[in-house]
Amino acid sequence: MNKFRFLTAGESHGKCLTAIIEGLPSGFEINPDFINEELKRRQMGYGRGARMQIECDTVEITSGVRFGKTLGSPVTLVIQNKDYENWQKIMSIYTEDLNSEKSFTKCRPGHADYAGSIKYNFKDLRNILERSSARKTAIEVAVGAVAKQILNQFGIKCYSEIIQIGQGRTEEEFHAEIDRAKEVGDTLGGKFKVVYENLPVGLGSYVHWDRMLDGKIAQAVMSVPAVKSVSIGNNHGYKMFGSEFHDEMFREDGKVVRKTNNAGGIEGGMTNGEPLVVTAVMKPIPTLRKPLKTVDLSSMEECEAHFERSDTCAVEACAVVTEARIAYVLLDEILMKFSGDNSDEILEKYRK
Ligand code: EPS
Repeated sequence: MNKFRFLTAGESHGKCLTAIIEGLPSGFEINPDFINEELKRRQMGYGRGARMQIECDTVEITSGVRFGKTLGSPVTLVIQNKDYENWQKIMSIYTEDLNSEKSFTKCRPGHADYAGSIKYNFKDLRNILERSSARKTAIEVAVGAVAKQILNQFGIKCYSEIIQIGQGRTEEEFHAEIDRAKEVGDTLGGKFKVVYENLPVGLGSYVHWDRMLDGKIAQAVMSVPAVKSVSIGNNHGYKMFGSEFHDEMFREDGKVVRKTNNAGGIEGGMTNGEPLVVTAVMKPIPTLRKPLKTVDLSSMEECEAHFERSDTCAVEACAVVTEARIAYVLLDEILMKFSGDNSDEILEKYRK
């Protein structure tokens, strides 16, 4: 049984971000141009900060692909951090380079700084910021782009849409909200949806809690940095009668069809053949130019939080990261259901 697995490594201002993907069968087409387009999408969006002007994220595939196709061996992806040039001494691995140039002790409320410093016993919160930063989502999107390309070979496609940013509900209003936040040194979150289409019926299962696809998707999306809620389908069901909410079934050309999709493509923890619709909410980014009140963990005095260059709003990027997270879950399910060692045998099972 195949299992799509990967690990990522890398600090925000370290040399590079790396991922090793394991469990990919041989023969699937992988084009680095597609990965780079996805990386570009993650870097864009209204409200992104100065770091995105420094980076031009591009992937290097250093193993597992030959002549455009997977070999069945681990696939390694690398993205260089261009900004590392300016951080070499600060991020040095050698004791003799120890310096406090970018150290800080004034925790940012809403970030990993406080709990991270206690958990890992660090005085310098830089040690927490570096890995807790959303920078690591660049390599996650690269892994997602590998998964998406394979899903495409099964005819599965995805898109995402921003629903709300702050109080704004249209693109014009999104921009106005972001401008307003930027002007006063504040940040904004928002709400977005991700849709996957053309999924086969029966991915996931109802037989155990940890095989339910909605549960797996919720875990994958809830752990996207700053995401605070995830829902599948119409999340206003609590206000509706069952007769209004559930998607009735009809027969058309000998097939079962639906006229609504309040279930968002999942019933009983399994895909039901309708589009998978996932909605998520991102909280505002916790690094603010207008600092929040906090405590300096070295003096234990009240103070203003540390500020470092940040985005005003990264909801568009967050949607791209969420697309990637869902791609991992779906590809893993596909590879379990239509298991095989090479693309031909897997696609043949799939088409049957
Ligand atoms: C990010 C890179 C980071 C931040 C941002 C997201 O780079 P830097 O810290 O050098 O500006 O811009 O991350 C956060 C603000 C955060 O709180 O995690 C990226 O590549 O997306």
